[in-house]
Formats: sequence, C-alpha cells, structure tokens
Amino acid sequence: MEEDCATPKRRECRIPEANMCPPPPRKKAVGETKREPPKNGYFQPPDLDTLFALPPRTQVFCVVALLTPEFVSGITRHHTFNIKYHNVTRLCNTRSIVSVNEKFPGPRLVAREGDQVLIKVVNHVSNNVTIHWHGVKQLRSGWADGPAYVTQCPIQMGQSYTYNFTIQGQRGTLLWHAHVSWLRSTIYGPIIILPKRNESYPFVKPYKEVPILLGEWFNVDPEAVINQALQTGGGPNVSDAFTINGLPGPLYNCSSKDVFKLKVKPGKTYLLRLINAALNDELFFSIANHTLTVVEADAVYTKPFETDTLLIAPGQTTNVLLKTKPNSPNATFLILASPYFTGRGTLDNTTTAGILEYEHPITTLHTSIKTLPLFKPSLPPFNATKFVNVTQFVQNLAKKFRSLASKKFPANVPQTVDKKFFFTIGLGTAPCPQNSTCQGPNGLKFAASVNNFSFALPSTAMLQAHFSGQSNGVYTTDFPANPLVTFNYTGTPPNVTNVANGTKALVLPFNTSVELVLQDTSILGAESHPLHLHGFNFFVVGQGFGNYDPNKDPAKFNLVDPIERNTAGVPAGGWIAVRFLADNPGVWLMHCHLDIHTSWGLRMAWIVQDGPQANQKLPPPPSDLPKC
Ligand SMILES: [Cu+2]
Repeated sequence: MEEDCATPKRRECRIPEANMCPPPPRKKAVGETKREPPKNGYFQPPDLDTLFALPPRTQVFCVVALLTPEFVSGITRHHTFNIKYHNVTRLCNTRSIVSVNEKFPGPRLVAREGDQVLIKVVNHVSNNVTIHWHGVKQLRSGWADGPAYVTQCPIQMGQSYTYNFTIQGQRGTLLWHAHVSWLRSTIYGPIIILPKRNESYPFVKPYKEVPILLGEWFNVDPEAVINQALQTGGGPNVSDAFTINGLPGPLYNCSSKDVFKLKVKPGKTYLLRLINAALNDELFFSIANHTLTVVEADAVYTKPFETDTLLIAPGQTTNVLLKTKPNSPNATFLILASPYFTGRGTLDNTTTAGILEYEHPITTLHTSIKTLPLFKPSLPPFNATKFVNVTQFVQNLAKKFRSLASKKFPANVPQTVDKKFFFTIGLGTAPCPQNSTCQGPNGLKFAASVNNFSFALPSTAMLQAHFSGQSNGVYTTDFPANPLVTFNYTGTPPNVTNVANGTKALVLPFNTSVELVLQDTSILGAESHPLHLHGFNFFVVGQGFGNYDPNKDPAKFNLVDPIERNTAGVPAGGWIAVRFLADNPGVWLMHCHLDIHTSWGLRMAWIVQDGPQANQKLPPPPSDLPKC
C-alpha cells in the first residue's frame, strides 16, 4: 500500500498514460534545494483502490530528495484541475454538472506529509469558482485556502489560479471542495495524505485502502436551489439522493446499476477512508454484520475504538479499519448511509446503499452473487428530534473520539488560555423586503448567525484588504467576543428572532491561545451544527447539553487527549468548548458546514496577525491571485 514508484524496489506504474516508472531518484548532495520543478515524468500514487483513478490529464510529477530517512523531505506534486461542464445521469435524470476533469466525484489528490502541492485550477465555465483544501492547515499559505471573498476573489471564466501549499504535520484523509455558493455539490474529491516515506501507520498495515465519499445528488441544479431559497427566504428544496462515491445505489428508483461495490477478500484488513461531502446532512454509516475500528479523524490519529455505526458530519473524515470475515461467508452485505436530522424543516429522508461483496471461494463459483443472502444494517431512525436515544447515541459516539496522544503523535492541547470567547450559533430571521412576500418563518426570511450577527460576504477578498491595510469598506474588526444580549439560550426561545447583519472579524495577536465555547440556541428550533474552522485544527475539550456553565463545566474539560479536528458537531440544544493556538497568520473563516446555514450567515472570520519573526509572517500574495 505504501510503496510507489519512488520506492526503488518497485518498478511498475499503473497511471493510464505511463506504464513505466521514472528513473531511480537522483541522490543529491546536502545543501541542494529540496524542491525542484518537475522533470522526472509520471509518478504513481500509492496502490489505492482504483474507484476513481486520477484522470489522464491530471499529471503528477515528482522529484525525490535524499533517500536516507533522516534527510527525507517532501517532494513537489503538480496537478491541473479543469473546471468544466459534464453530463451525468443519476436516477434516470441527466444533468450538466460542473466538475473537475470531467470526473464525479473528482480526482484523488495523493501526497505525503511534507510534500508541496501545486494545483492549477483552470475555469472553463461561467460560474465563478474557488477550491478549498478542507482541513489542510495552510501554514503561512492562506492565499491558497480558497473560501470566496475571504482569502481570494473567485476564479472567473477563462482564468486560472495555482493553489500552492505544503502539507505539514498532518497525515490521513481530508477532502477538497469548491468554496463558493453551492458548487461543492459536484466539485469535491478526496485528499489522501500518506505518512512520510519510511514511516508507518500506528495501526495494522491494511491490505488495501478504499476512499468512500458520501455525497448528495440533486436532480435540479443546486445553484438554482440556493438562489431560490435566498430569494424567497424559505427553506431550500432537499436533495433527491445520497451517494457513495457518486452512486445512489439500489434503494432508489432507476438506480439499480449505479451501485458502489466494495469487493473484498476474506481474512484481510481494509482501510476505509470515509468522507462526508454532502451539502446539508450529517450521515450515519454502517456495514451489515461488520464492525469498524476508528483509527483517524480529520487527518489526526485517534485511540482506536470499535463501532457498528458511525456519524460523519459534512466536512468530517474518518478512517476506519474493516476486518473481513476469516472465511468467505456466502453472503453479501449492504453498506448504508442515511441522514441524522435534528431540524424542523423538510429533509431528504432517503438511504444510499453500496454492497460489500466477498470474493467467491472456488467451491461456490457456480452460485450467482444475486442468489446469496443479503444482510442489511439497521441505522438510527430519521427524525432524531423524536428519539432521545438517538441524541444520546450521537453524544456517546462523539465522546469515544480521543486523540492518540502518543509520544510520537502528541496532543498539543493548549494548557493555558490567553483569550476566552463565547459564541451563540443558531437560526433566526431577516426582514422581508418591502412589496414582496417571503416564505420563511412568520413571513420573514430565514437567517442564521454567530452571536446574532449574520455574516455578509464582502465584494472583495478580506485577506487582500487585510494584507494591504485597506479594510475600510470591506470588513470591521468589532465582532463581539460574547453575545450582546444574554438569555436562556436553550430554553423557551425569545419572541424576537431577527438577526443583525455585517462583515465582522475578530483580531487575534500571533500565538494567542484561544478557548471558544460554541453554544447552540433554540431560536426557531435547536439544531446540530458542524462547525468548521479554516487554517487550524482545534481540540474539543468539552461538550454538553443545555447551557454552558462557565463555573462548573471547565472542571470537566479533557486537556489530556481530546479529539483534534477541523470540524466538530455542536449538539442540538448543547455546546462544545474548543481550544486552539492562533499561530497561523491570515484571515480564517469559521462556519457551519451545513451549506444552507452558511448561506444564511452562520459564519465569521478570525484575523490572526503576523508574529515578530520573519517565519511568522504571511508572505505576499502570489502574482496570479484572481481579481474581483
Ligand atoms: Cu449549522
């Protein structure tokens, strides 16, 4: 699994356009630059499952530095992402989608920890596009983070932009996706970060690795869905199907052939790289009659634990080990994903299914796979608000996630705090424009907010305004550290539901140690919100139901091995406390990863100032940074 062309003993390549490996890496003298332009030809990524191999035009070049382990440093990998229209048929419905390299889901991005990655994104469509490398910490490379109007202006039709970043101190699974409007519904793919060369996983070496991307399919253009929702102020139309690696599976009408199949051998361990790339739904995931061992979340190793059912929020990733049965069981098993829904509106209450198939033993070769018994896992019921035990299950599962916190992979939890913040998050309303009718609550428009401010995107990139010292008219730095009005956040909701509007950021001096409590509110219904922070991982040091109690709850914080993530679920009617060290200068968006909530304004921005040292400052913008 971990071999590739750069490993001298292996000499085969399986990239479609190249069946030969590059010549063995050239040994370099100490002092030579470790990064060079591509010249060695094609590079074969690790032998991962070829469910959606890199398309021919995505050329991956590599240059290997010194081979002795103590001198091993990263290589530079080049990719091209062509944003194009591309016809895709699902559920007997053909739609022209916007995708990368005419792949749905998009191509895999494979790198090792320490590698520099350059992705030239060329926009051939009329939609404005940006790509976000979700979970990549972007240390001093904020220009490559991707959220439209926060770190960059979008790439317009006929233009291109090369994202340039180095993956440092992370290994595991992440995802990339569009970060403008709802384009990520079809523009998404996996990021696979392998350990450094000569380093291994802190768990059994898997026989095979399989990325599994959960997604959401709309029979209509999702851009029309969000535009209509924002115009009418009502809830958006829901999706028509969930998908596993782009395929809805046999439980939908007209979908019996669009089924993801995981073909396995008995007695082996498979590493499943699970990614939730759905727009608006947290998803339960389960494989019938098989237990999953969680080993990593959001590209951070965890203490291993077993579970039959997982919950993955949009933006989250989870690596699990699947140990197959010692002997072929003469049965097939459904792989299911269905939503965890805590809101009050309508939901897509459907289930996507894939199939786990064992290789047939010779004696039963004459038996058709269709005649084998098919087992189905049981997933929690759809409408979680009606089932207290579902909420409890979700909470218990969240508590099982712990950082590995080993000597080699320590959990560097900030033990002291410089600044404390308390943010309420939740739904609300905005006024209906005069002479129009709105379809939101009480004839108003739906909105969502952080500390009662619904964040409006500016018309130029905040990071550029920050870097050039010209924030006037773009954003203000008066985002409140605490709610301006205190109330019983999870009790009877207040009668006034209106939110304020603005483009407000919070400024943090370099290296500030931050503690942030995120408190859900019951305004228009308590709801679970997967909060995502750009530019950092945070440690989830505490969580609970009801209102956070600053006098009692901190005593229960876990400062030893809390889970470290980039996206964490704030429980419906509850809170989480997170800590992070603001050691990455730039402008960093924080938002709910349910896209409808983000669109309604559940987002804000942190501005982390430069540090005093040269290597603590944000470098100037690249010359090809798009203009608004
Ligand atoms: Cu949300």
